[in-house]
Amino acid sequence: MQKQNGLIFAADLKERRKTLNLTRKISDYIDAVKVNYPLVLSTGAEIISDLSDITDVIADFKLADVPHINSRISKIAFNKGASAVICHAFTGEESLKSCTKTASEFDGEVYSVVNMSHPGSEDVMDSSLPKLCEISKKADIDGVIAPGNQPDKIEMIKNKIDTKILSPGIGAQGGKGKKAISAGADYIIVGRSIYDSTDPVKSAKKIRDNIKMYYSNE
Ligand code: O7M
Repeated sequence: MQKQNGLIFAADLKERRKTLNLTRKISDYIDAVKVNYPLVLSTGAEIISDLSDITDVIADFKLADVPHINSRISKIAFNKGASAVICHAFTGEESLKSCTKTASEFDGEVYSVVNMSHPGSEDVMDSSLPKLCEISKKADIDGVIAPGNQPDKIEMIKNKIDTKILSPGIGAQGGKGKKAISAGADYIIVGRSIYDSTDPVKSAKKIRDNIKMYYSNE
């Protein structure tokens, strides 16, 4: 993923045509589109190939399985045209390594989830944060997912692991793009604040301009 805008579109829609049209219209303002279960289960895995003709696709299946299954799912996603997959770190080093090994066969990337943006992250993930970063480091991942609505956590994660940070939780979940970037995020992930807005193209541009302006003021 080439960084030009710092914005990743979370396409959590259910309609194929709407998703493709919208992604095409905002493609100048984003660096990648992230696909998750709502879209892929509604439209089929071919949506990955269709979107990959427009921009880089990050397959967010939050893989959390035994190594050979993580590897098989990653392989399918890369074969369909994904340029990255997202895996949970809590399943351990071998499960994560199965993804990085598969990704290396496709020149793809792997991002691991070390913390989450919803309050439930406190139940288990917060106390395991150092370990999840350590596991991610050992598996040689390309970057991590860190909550954009909690800049203090982004800073904490940045201090533990020197890698790219992708941060969701912006807009609808209360996070501010500028704050996440200033805390150390490299990219923000935004869904509803774009696709639920009355003017999604204008919103995507505004969100991108907001963080771009910030970069240039740094
Ligand atoms: O901007 P939203 O709130 O509409 O969408 C947020 C997207 O980010 C959605 O696709 C979630 O699956 C994802 N996400 C979180 O909201 N919180 C997390 O902690 C992690 C993710 C994520 O992308 O994980 C890979």
